[in-house]
Amino acid sequence: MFDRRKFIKSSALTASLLAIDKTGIASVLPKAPTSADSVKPLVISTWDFGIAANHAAWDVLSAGGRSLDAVEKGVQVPEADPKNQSVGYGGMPDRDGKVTLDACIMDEDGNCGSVAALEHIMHPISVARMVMEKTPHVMLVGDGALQFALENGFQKINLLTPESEKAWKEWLKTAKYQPVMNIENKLYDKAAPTHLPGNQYNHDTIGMLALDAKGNLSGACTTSGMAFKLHGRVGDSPIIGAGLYIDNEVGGATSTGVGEEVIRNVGSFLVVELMRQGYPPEEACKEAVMRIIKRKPAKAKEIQVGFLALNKKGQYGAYAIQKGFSFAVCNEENKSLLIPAKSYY
Ligand code: SD4
Repeated sequence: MFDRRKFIKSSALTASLLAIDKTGIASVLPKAPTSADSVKPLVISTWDFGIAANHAAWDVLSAGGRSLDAVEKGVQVPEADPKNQSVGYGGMPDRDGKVTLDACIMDEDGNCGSVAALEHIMHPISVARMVMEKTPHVMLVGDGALQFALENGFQKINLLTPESEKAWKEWLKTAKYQPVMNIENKLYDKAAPTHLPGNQYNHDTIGMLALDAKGNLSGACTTSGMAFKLHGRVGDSPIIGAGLYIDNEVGGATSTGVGEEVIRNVGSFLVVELMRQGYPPEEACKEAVMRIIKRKPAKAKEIQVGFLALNKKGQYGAYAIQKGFSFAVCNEENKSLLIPAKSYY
């Protein structure tokens, strides 16, 4: 039953937290601190390959650089690494043997750029940035994205390495397609899926979030997507609000795992909006994970989704459906921290 006393009490509390801006829209978030002096640069990213990526981003941040430059430089590391078979060059192909890449980037002013199903380009993140900076658009896909990249000086290369081609040919023998869980191999070896030749293939997207010395946030997300996907399939990673979202007043979030579930729940935007309501990063990630589980409780056991979030104060957290998700943290005190995320199961 409606309790008037309680309502008045909670309304009074809410009123004390609410601020009405000039548009008349109420916001529960106190304005983030603006003192540049108090901000300590920080970069976080998904999975253990995030450690090396963070180092490249840290080179930019520690020199007083912009978070946008840091995240671009950072995620270029796994993009160029042929041993990383879930991002960029050497990524696993789709079921037709084509490596198609998805990436997006977002800056402190809400500018964003994205490419999806892009072939033949080593650094889709840099093409995404160019879409953001040189065009009036947010997203380019497929042949159009490739044409744009080539016209802007990107080199055309073969992204399919012999190792990934071999894995694809092996897969073709059964051609069984089902989204697989993404498990951190070092932390969770036993859970490796059996249809892939080694659980190193079962890594995932890199999502990176950075806070620079000016207190500005940016993020980047890049992947070759789900191994052996249908040609033309696009996941959450290049979709602003799903695979990545930044609001410089609040924080940023990124995701990894089965992209379809993240898209259905507009995951990263949800995490940022929850932080706007006052949720700490880990709690916001957890709530977004719970939203996915509540919608599909029967399916939840079979899928992995992990969210990673960073708020304006430099607090961070993550949460996943399954065990095994980890994230890397790099700041002044510790350059190579790898933290296992809490999970529902
Ligand atoms: C995607 N989240 O494309 C990305 C990466 C992936 O299994 O494929 N994960 O959905």
